[in-house]
Amino acid sequence: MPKTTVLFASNIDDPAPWKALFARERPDVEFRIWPEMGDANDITHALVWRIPNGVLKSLPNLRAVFSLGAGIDQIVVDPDFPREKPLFRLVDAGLREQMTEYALYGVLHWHRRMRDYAAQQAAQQWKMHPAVHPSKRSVGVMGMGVFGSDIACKLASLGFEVSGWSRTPKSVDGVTSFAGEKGFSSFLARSEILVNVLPLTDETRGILSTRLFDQLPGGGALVHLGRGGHLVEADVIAALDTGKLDFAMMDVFPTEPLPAVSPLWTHPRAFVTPHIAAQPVDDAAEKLVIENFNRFERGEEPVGRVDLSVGY
Ligand code: NDP
Ligand code: OXD
Repeated sequence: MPKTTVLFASNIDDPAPWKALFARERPDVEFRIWPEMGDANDITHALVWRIPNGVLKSLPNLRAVFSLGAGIDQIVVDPDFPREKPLFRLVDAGLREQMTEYALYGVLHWHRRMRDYAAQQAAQQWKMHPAVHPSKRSVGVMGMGVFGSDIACKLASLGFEVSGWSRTPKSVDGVTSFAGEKGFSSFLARSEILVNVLPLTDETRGILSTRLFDQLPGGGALVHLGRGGHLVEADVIAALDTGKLDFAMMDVFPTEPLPAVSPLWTHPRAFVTPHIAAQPVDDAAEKLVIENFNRFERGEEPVGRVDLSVGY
């Protein structure tokens, strides 16, 4: 039986803690770091954020792929991704609380007019704006999975009127559920604040477009922390320019880092963050991956198996 060998590949993650994890928990496993792959025949498992197209397909003894992220679009974008191999993603792994913090921060930032008050402070202007009770503020959460359902729940607990949109209907206390293409227009029509936490799939690519912005009540806010590929940058700029959207807080962009020429950097109604809504903290991701790895090796089902037929 050939030795178990893990190939680690990421352009954003430090391999050191992962190497140490395997050395500690699975000293029997060899750990290699892309591009120092050695003999392709040796690789049995891949631990990946992003790897050049075609590499995974070139591994004849590959048994499974583990994503270093909750999303997997950056892996399956490879046209040669070996779709018959099991692919597992991070489920929560310490990211959920951060995603919820980010979404709530964006909602509250706009709801409490903090952008206006910051501008007023800069101008040394003392001026009160009327308050709006959260029950009069409707928030729509696109994507009601691990992150979206937590965001929706917490927003509802603050008294907002919350709706959620997902592929299949959901039952979350205090949250009105809309599902699929059929429920989409009604969901948008009541989303004064729209929070996007969808995965990027063939169905959701480019969803944040003029077609969508036109269906919102108008003059509201977008909080976008899903994936860059959801956003049509020219359309969000047009929506901000025309006041269809009053404010957009965005964490992910079609090109990352956001290019210096992007008008979003300096747009007065845009709030840009560099893909930091959730980042690995402590060793939650490491714990999940090693548990999943061990389960897989024992022939048990790991958590977070991706269903490639729906793309997430
Ligand atoms: P889940 O798979 O748990 O949830 C996905 C949700 O989206 C589900 O509710 C699903 O519906 C819904 N959905 C998928 N496709 C469609 C569709 N075509 N129409 C309507 N609803 C759809 O994912 P997570 O919550 O764990 O993660 C969501 C995304 O967050 C990740 O894929 C990633 O892109 C992003 N992310 C961003 C980070 C950041 O720092 N900005 C960090 C981590 C992740 P259903 O429930 O019916 O299956
Ligand atoms: C993820 C991310 O998918 O950090 O986990 O974006």
